[in-house]
Amino acid sequence: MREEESVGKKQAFRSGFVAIVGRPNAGKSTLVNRLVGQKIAIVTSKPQTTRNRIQGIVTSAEGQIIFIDTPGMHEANSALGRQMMQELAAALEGIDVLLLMMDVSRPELRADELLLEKARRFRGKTILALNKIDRLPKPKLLPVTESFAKAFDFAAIVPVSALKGSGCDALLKEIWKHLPEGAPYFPEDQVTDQPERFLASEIIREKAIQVMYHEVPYALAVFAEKFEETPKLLRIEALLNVERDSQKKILIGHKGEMIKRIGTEARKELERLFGTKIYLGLHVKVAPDWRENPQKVRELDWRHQLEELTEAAHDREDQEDQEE
Ligand SMILES: Nc1nc2c(ncn2[C@@H]2O[C@H](COP(=O)(O)OP(=O)(O)OP(=O)(O)O)[C@@H](O)[C@H]2O)c(=O)[nH]1
Ligand SMILES: [Mg+2]
Repeated sequence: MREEESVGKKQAFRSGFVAIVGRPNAGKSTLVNRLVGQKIAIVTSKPQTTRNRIQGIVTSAEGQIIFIDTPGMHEANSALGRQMMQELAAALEGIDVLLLMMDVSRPELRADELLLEKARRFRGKTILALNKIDRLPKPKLLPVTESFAKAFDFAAIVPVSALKGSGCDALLKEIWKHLPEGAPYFPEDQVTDQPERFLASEIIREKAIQVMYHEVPYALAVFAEKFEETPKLLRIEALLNVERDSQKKILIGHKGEMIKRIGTEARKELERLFGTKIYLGLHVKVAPDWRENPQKVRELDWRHQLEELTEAAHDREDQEDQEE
């Protein structure tokens, strides 16, 4: 007897796309990392950390879920903010399930009209994840859940703690219910669509945001200009852009202490993540008001950078062909 027959009818494989949408700092990236079981998106205590949409892929016996982490929804008042909101809009295209996320530890939590609007416009099922329940006394959870149930006809409302992991299995269970049958989109060992080169620049940005204050985290952009694997180590050279000289001074710190600390912390985490020895070089430059410059902002998008890198590689190949 075949194994499938012994356990009765085998469940069909399901696959689909789920966008996670919420206010900045709700815990979207924390949830994606938790569900994927690996760090693919950076997390900080400061709002507006995520700038581009990133896919986090979960594959199990039941099927494959492609989560799309998105920038936190906010009123954009710069070219960067507008691009972040475009990334959010792009993430919603072609998804199977919309996953709204609210932070229950926020005082005066109530149904967020802008978020509900996204749910109303979406034709498929919307699930609400109430995050950070580890910070809420239990008796307070029921009234919160009831008020959200009144505000919109969610397919499910699931209390979770993305940080501690509670409720995450229940959340997955609800998502599976609404995914169509279908083949996997990605190989089962792939966890993200974001190449390592860009994850590296994000990890550097995360370490910098964690130690920076005031405007500096928001004015920072990181580009991995070199990403070369040699037999002995991985060589990464990254450019850190800030908007002003004063920010550059803060980022470098007294006698270079700050940038050194960022470099050490980033290198340690990257070595753990990539499982290889790493040389990490960091260079700080001022790009005045880059957040207001649509061209500069576009360069931040790793998909755009990838296109440019591919084009440059093709040009090099063409040139080599001609020289032969
Ligand atoms: N106590 C608690 N903190 C959490 C939980 N989930 C996330 N956090 C914290 O909330 C902060 C923001 O988390 P992120 O995952 O970066 O939030 P985000 O929604 O991706 O934020 P943006 O990228 O800015 O939109 C971090 O300090 C997390 O550690 C949770 O379940 N409980
Ligand atoms: Mg995020």
